[in-house]
Amino acid sequence: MSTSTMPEASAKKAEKPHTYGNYINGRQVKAETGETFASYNPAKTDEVIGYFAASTPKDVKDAVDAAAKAFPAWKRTPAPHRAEILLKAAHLLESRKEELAQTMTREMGKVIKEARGDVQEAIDMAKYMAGEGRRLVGQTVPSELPHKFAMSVRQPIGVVGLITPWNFPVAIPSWKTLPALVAGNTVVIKPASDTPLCALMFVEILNEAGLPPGVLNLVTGSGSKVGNALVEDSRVHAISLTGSCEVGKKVAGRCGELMKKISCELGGKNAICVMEDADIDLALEGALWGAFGTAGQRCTAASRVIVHKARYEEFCTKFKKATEALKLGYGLDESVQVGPVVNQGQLDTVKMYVEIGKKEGAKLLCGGNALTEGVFAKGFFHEPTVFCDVKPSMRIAQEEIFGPVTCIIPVENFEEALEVANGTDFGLSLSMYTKDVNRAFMAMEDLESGIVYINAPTIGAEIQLPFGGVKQTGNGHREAGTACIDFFTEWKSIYVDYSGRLQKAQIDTDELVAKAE
Ligand code: UN1
Repeated sequence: MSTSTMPEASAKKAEKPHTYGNYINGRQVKAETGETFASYNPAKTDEVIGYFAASTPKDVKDAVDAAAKAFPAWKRTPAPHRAEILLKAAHLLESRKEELAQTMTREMGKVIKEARGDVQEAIDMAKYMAGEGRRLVGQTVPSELPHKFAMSVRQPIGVVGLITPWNFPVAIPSWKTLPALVAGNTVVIKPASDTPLCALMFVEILNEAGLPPGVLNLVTGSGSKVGNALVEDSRVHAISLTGSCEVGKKVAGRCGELMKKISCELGGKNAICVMEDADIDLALEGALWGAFGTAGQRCTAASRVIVHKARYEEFCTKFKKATEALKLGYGLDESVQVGPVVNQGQLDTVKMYVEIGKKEGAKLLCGGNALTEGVFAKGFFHEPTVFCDVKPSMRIAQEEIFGPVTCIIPVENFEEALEVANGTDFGLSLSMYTKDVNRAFMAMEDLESGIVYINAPTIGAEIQLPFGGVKQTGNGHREAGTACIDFFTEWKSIYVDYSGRLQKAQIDTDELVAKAE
């Protein structure tokens, strides 16, 4: 393992882009091969953010070695002490919030206000998980036998592997890393190759807060080399992944064969329902934010808007006007509302779905083009795009696009709205705009998704509630909330018999009952 004099990960724009390493055992190290890859600014592709380690399975092995070595002492460190480090990290994240946010805008394009929100979500998570260090609750329950004590405690799993996406490049690593750490696990992160600098800064901040070397490590590089090596290493006992359905299913399948715990957070095809009694202007504002926030690159993005026929024309007219008024551009400009998409591949996907929508016979209400002129020439910009008269079965209404495209679907009534909202393979976030309290509660009961909003858009989850979805969105686990601890711990049930004699459960209890009678 070659150590180096690599610079601390920093947002300060260098004359010449820096070269950064993996983060293993408390310091940056080069990849075994010395090879690197570049991270670019998606708004200005001639700006290189930095060069990062193009790692191999050997680098992953080194990181897992460090994490496995650090595990016994970290497990023995009392949870309230582990939590103190998280609280310190929360304060460091606060003091470096602006620097992290600016790095994020430069590295993946989201507008600066949203980038600040992304970092804030990690700060919130750090404070929340610091509190968890003094809970990590188990249960004590009565035993069926006298002089016998029964309890369950949570134990760490060991080394865990975290595979994180580019769309929330600080928040999502925090959702996974912080509960893993407070519960006593050691960690290896493989971040998305579009946002390695954000991930490295996050990891360095946690280490600066006082994590012992080896407790939190990071290896950058491709999914095929780094991600796979992490999944295959028998010392990695759990994998938590946020990404595409395609990758998620492959990784989950392999983890199944290896009897490894796996948490998947995958796609969404979220919908906002707007009923005839809704506050239309409120719904419109919500739909605009839900559809085009983060340029539609959220798992929670409102890529469908289901509108009651009585308000359909009005909604479409107003939505077109509001969409066309959105300001596109470089996210560091405070007045810009929609930034670029993350890379050429994502832009191609968006363009492909716009063509699919047209061919399927949906009506293009506005947008529909990639922007290639003037200030947009060097970035991956696409106009916010709205299709109307969309049929629920069309591909643009069924498949996740992950870009600034939404579909307006007319419906006859409330029941049809629920049916259409539920009529996809996904189930992450669904929303209902209505003033009718009965319908609001019906929606809460019958919408098939892990997250439901009433009179609010599909985006904007807070970290103190579970985050995750049903159907093809995930495999039953939840991030954030107290539920996130479940994935990162194993239950141990403990019985203490202090009767001094052999007591047989399920058998001696008959005698006890007879005696009592
Ligand atoms: C994601 O898109 O993967 O609820 C995460 C929200 C954010 C998190 C989104 N707090 O939109």
